[in-house]
Amino acid sequence: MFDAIVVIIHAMQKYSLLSTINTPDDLRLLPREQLPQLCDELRAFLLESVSQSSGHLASGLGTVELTVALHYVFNTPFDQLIWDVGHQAYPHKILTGRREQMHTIRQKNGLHPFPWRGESEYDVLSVGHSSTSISAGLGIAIAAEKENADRKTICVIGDGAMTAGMAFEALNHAGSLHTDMLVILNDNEMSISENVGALNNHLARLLSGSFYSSIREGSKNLLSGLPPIKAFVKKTEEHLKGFVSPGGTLFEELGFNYIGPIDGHNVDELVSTLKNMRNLKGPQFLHIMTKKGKGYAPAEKDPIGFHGVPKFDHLLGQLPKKNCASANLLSRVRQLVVRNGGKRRHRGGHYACDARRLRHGGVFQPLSSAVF
Ligand SMILES: Cc1ncc(C[n+]2csc(CCOP(=O)(O)OP(=O)(O)O)c2C)c(N)n1
Repeated sequence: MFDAIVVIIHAMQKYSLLSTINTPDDLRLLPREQLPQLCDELRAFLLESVSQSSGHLASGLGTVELTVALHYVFNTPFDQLIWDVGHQAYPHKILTGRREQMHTIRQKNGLHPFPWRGESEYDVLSVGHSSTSISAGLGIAIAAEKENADRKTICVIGDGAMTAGMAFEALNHAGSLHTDMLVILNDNEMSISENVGALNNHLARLLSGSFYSSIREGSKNLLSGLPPIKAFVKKTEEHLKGFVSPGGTLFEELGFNYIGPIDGHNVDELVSTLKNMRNLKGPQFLHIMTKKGKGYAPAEKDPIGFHGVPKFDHLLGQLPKKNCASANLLSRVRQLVVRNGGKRRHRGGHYACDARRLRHGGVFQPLSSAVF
C-alpha cells in the first residue's frame, strides 16, 4: 500500500501536468502556452510505459503533438477522430482516460493495442487493418451531415497506409461528394520500413528543395495566428494554393482542398492550422511532416527497430537481442524466400512487390533488392 502511494506521488511529480489530464475536457482547459510542456510529458510517459509493457513505440512518439492539438481543437468524443491502423494511437489512449492502464497493453484483459470501440467512447473505429480510415470517416461524415449536428470528422492516416487502394477509393469518393471532412496525412516517409512507390515519389517532390522551404516559411506566415476565418480562406485561395501546388497536388485533383506541408512537431502551429481549418466546407486535406521515433534518439536513429518493441531499458536505449531460435528461423525464411523468388522470376516479382512494402525487420529485404 505504502509502495503504491510512493509510486503515485513520484508519477505526479514527474508528470505534473499530464497527471491532471484525465479526459480531453481537462486538456481543453489548459492555456495554449502549456501545450509544449504537456507534449514533453506525454512523450516521456509513452516511452516509459511502452518500455515496461512492450508494444508500438516509434509511431506514437511521432504523433504526440498532433494528438494534443487534435483533442485541444476538436470537441472529442462528439467530434469523431479516426486513427488509421491505430499503432500510432497510444498518446490518444493516454489522453483519453486510460493513462493508468497503459501498462496492461498486450496483456490478458489489458488494454487493446489499437483503438477499440468497446474500450472507450473516444475510439470511433476498432482498427488494426490499415487504410480503412478515410472510407469509414466518409460514411460517418455523411451521417453527421444528415444529423445536422455540426459534428466534425477527422481521419489521420500515415503515408504508408495511404498507398493502399482502399484509401484512394475513399478519397475519390469523398472528393466527388464534397462532404465536410478533414483528412490528415501524417507523413514520416516510413511505412513501418522505408516507404516506396509512386505516391512516395509524389510526396517527396512536394517536400523537395527550395519548394518545401518556401512553403514552410509561407506556412508560418499564413497558417499561424490568423484567427479570422475569412482572411484565412481568402489567403488560402489567393496565395497558398498558388505556391503550394503550382501543378496541382494529387489530392487537389481528387477534389480536396490541400494545405501544407507543415511541421507536425510544432504544437502551436498545428493548433492554429486546425482551428483555421475546422470550419472549412468540403473535403479538406492537411499534410503534416513528422519524424518516426521523435524525441527519443535511439528510435529516431532506428525507427524500424523501434516500431514495435519488447520490454527494454529505455535509459540504456538498447533493445534486447533476438534469441537464437528466432534469429535462426528468420535466417532460414530469408534464404527460402530469396531462393524461390529467384528461381521463379515472375512469382518472385510478385513476392517482391509485397516485400517492397514489408521490409520490416529486413526479412524480405534481400528479395526486394534482388528483384528490383
Ligand atoms: C490491411 C492491412 N494491410 C497491411 C497491414 C500492415 N501494416 C501495418 S501498419 C502499415 C502501414 C504503416 O505505415 P504508416 O501508416 O505510414 O505508419 P508509420 O509506420 O509511418 O507509423 C501496414 C501496411 C495492415 N495492418 N493491414
